Amino acid sequence: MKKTALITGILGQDGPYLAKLLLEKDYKVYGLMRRYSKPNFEHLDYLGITDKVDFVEGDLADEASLINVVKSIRPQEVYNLAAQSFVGASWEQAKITTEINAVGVLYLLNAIKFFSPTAKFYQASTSEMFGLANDDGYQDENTCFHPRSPYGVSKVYAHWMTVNFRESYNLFAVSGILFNHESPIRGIQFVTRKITDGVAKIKTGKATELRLGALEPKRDWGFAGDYVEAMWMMLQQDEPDDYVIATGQTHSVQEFVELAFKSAGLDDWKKYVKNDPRFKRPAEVPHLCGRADKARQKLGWSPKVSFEELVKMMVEADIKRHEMGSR
Ligand code: NAP
Ligand code: F7E
Repeated sequence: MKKTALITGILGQDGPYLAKLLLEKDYKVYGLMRRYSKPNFEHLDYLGITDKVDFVEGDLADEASLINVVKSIRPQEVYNLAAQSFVGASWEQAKITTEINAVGVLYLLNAIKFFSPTAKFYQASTSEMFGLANDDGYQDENTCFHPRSPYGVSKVYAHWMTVNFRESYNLFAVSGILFNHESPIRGIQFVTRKITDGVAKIKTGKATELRLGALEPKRDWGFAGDYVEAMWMMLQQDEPDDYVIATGQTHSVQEFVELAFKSAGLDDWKKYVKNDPRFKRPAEVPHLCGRADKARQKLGWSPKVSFEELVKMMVEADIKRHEMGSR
């Protein structure tokens, strides 16, 4: 019998990579998506798996829709990847960010508790929960949280609710605290993809400049394809637990910019990059660097794609897309 998994956030970045991994492992994969007049399957198409996923409609902000989905599928594994995941928008849209990222997780956990209590549950937690914590060293499972945005705050709620359902109702519920991870299908607003898309537009003559906010913040950037493996590994353990997933290396936004321009054969990045205060945040997370020793030891997980390979992969994919006529 095939194992059955439900992935929320199937149309985002991680959803397609995880779906591909589970399909390769012969799972039946259900993907939850919102009600759209015209859904966008671009990311699933990029990985060539759109017609292999079974789509179900539901919304994290609508409890009854989640109950219906969980009740009808009764999945063995649930990966909750759906979120309003853009930190920058979370100040202007704090309420909906909270409803989806925090209260939505409570709805989903309740649906599982009542209608599929043996299901294993994965919550997409984030290094944004650390925020300002230990901002010159590394962060791991023992680091206290100090979120800096409504997004980070919403994810702290969801993290603790996941832990609480595990401790209160004995659910197999785990929280994966993942540091930034990127890919050629990263959302275009996030800084890495904005940079590689911008570089590709400049390279192909479609733009003359790239407008960015703060260049100093440091992030621990890995490849999404490596990180979804860790999600799956967490649900294959005998006991539920929480894990930090990171590369252990940190780079500034400026370092990403420099390498991206270099990868495209463009010499002087300073000629093209303009500072734009619109992209600065009310409160910044200055330094993230994860220590994933627990995942390494207990899951046997380690990242495969280096920072340099990741930047090159993203720049090449965006140049190819623009050369083929993309806007
Ligand atoms: P993403 O590309 O923004 O995808 C999130 C998906 O969630 C989107 O497809 C979105 O649907 C869906 N969604 C949003 N609101 C929803 C709702 N109310 N009901 C149902 N679906 C909804 O994010 P990602 O990069 O793949 O990240 C996956 C998860 O990991 C997120 O929870 C994120 O917060 C978390 N995370 C990400 C990173 C990272 O570096 N990528 C690191 C740590 C944690 P639409 O297509 O309709 O917008
Ligand atoms: O910003 C700076 C910005 O939006 C990274 C999400 O997946 O990872 C992501 O959150 C840094 C910040 O990602 C621009 O101020 C400068 O310091 O790519 P980002 P994020 O905020 O780190 C975590 C782990 C998540 O969980 C989130 O869901 O880059 N920055 N100039 C800029 N950022 C953007 N977006 N645009 C700029 O023009």
